[in-house]
Amino acid sequence: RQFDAELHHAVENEEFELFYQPQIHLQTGTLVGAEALIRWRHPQKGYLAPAAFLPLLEASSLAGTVGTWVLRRACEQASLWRQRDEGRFRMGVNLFAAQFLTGDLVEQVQQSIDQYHLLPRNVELEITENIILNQDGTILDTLRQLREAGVCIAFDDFGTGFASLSLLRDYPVTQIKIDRSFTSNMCCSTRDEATVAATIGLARNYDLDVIAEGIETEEQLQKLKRIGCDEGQGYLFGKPMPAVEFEKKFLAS
Ligand code: G
Ligand code: G
Ligand code: MN
Ligand code: NA
Repeated sequence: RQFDAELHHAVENEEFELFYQPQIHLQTGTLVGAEALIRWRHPQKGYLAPAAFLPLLEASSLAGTVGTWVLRRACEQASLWRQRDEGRFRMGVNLFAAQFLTGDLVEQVQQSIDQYHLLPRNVELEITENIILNQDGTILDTLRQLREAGVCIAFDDFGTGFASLSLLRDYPVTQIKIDRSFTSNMCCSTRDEATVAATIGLARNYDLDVIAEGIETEEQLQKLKRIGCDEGQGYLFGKPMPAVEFEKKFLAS
């Protein structure tokens, strides 16, 4: 309850902030976009990472409110950054399960796109297997509407759950995000390397883009390029960082 009060306070005082992690086209080394990642600038405890508060936030009544704020803030930022790369910039936004329950997610996304003069493809909504499996049937309908509107949909943490393959067949995703547990083990496990290669093959079959998360070393990068991975994200290119820093490092003109 104490924490719930703190969360309410945080929403009212605008203590949340978005950090941005670059996403890179591996063959050319150019920036394709960013993933927006929430941070809580706690008045006493300093910057809190999602692990410290997301589980409680998701269990509270505030997840919808915060999710809406994340969506709008990320779109606002995308509208500035797309002007610097000929309109291609793609902003990844993680969704909470609660955002599928309010019934107006499609309208919210559409509104943000309109208000910030984005193209639908400038926005990529990230969903996890957990979100899909913990919902009723309406989530498929919602995702289809979002896809019809032209928004990109990424399957986050791909390969970590049990249902990845059947979900891939049935859900209208545009990109697979290979979980960093596979990327980080590629150096030392031929099985994990084979899993990554197979996932890329799978993505090709379904006509999907594929991004590897958690790239930390040059060796991982070279392997991923060799086996045909489209895009990458990870500390090798940049950690999640404040907007000002992101701009200096990746969008200086
Ligand atoms: O930034 P960090 O790597 O600590 O994020 C950990 C996890 O927290 C991410 O993988 C993501 O699933 C989740 N997360 C981060 N930011 C957001 C957000 O804005 N909304 C939602 N729904 N999840 C987020
Ligand atoms: O949505 P998702 O859970 O995939 O969010 C990505 C998370 O992974 C963020 O919390 C981010 O801080 C973390 N992350 C991103 N790149 C790397 C990396 O190269 N190494 C490690 N260990 N973590 C990373
Ligand atoms: Mn994500
Ligand atoms: Na992930």
